[in-house]
Amino acid sequence: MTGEDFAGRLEAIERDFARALERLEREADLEALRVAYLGRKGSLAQLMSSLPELPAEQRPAAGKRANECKKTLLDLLSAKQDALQAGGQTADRSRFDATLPGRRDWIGSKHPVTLVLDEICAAFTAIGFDVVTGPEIENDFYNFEALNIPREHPARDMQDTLYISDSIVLRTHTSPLQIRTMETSPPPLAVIAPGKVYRRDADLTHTPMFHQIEGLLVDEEVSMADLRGTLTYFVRTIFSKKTRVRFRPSYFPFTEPSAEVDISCVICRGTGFCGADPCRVCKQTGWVEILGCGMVDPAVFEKVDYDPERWTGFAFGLGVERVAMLKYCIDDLRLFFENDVRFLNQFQAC
Ligand code: 2NL
Repeated sequence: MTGEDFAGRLEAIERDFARALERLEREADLEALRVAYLGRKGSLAQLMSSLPELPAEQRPAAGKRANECKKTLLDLLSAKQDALQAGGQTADRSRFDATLPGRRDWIGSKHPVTLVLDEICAAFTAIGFDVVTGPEIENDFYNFEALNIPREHPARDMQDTLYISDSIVLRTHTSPLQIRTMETSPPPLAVIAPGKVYRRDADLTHTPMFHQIEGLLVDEEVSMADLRGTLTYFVRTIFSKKTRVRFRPSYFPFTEPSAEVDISCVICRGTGFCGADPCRVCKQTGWVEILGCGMVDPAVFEKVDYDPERWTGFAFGLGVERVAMLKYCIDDLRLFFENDVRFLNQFQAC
């Protein structure tokens, strides 16, 4: 082999390498090409191993030319690598699929108790009631005394009430809010008092904290018929328009007369049966209890300096968890307090 042959083969290597590089599309294939041409057993190394066959005087120039060739290949290789990397980004962008749905942010949802609470408040504000709120820690006067619950009344029992001190309690109902309202506002008035209440109670159907809504309307010549009309409107707004209402006589220290209100069972529509099965919610009676109510006892008006000869009123109270259970067919009270998002997310307001 002459120096000329050697130079010709170097040129051929350069040409072939350049062509192969031109066809190459993926950065991952660069290494195989480098090994084939520049590796220890690659085309260039093989040609170099024939250097000793050249006439001695031609070897230095041939060696120099071979090194130039190696540099040319390396330069071409890195230029291609840069091009592929730059091009790769454009390629990725071209693969961007504008038809894919976007990723939604995870949005929280209102607790079913809050949903029902808001809905009940809305039903009453729509007919002129104002919403009042206030402290969860109350004194004896607002929680008991003003509500005609005397010192020896069983409702004051340590078994029912959470005491902070002798005369300070966690409110056992939201009635203190209505007492506070009557103290500061002259009649006539109509208020709704929602909030957390506390009882010393914990079993399958009772929790130490639950939510209550109480309503109070005071005016001249308020009658039981007004109470019945208001509550019928309320249950038909929250449940279905066809819901029936019945009053049963009852007793509360702060109302006289008092009643408990049942509605036709929202599950079996008052039939007592779900298909052929006896209804579990109303235990086949066709009715479920929903709230307690009555005409405000004159003794309560006296406590807030309202003239009981002139002013009359009705009041009612209901448990929000109970309404939410009936409305959403939830059969286990504990679900409201576990705060499992899989449960809570089912009540997304649409
Ligand atoms: C029930 C029964 C009731 C009231 C609450 C009330 C408030 C004042 C005066 C008179 Cl300031 N009454 N509230 C009246 C009757 C029943 O609640 O079963 N609640 C869960």
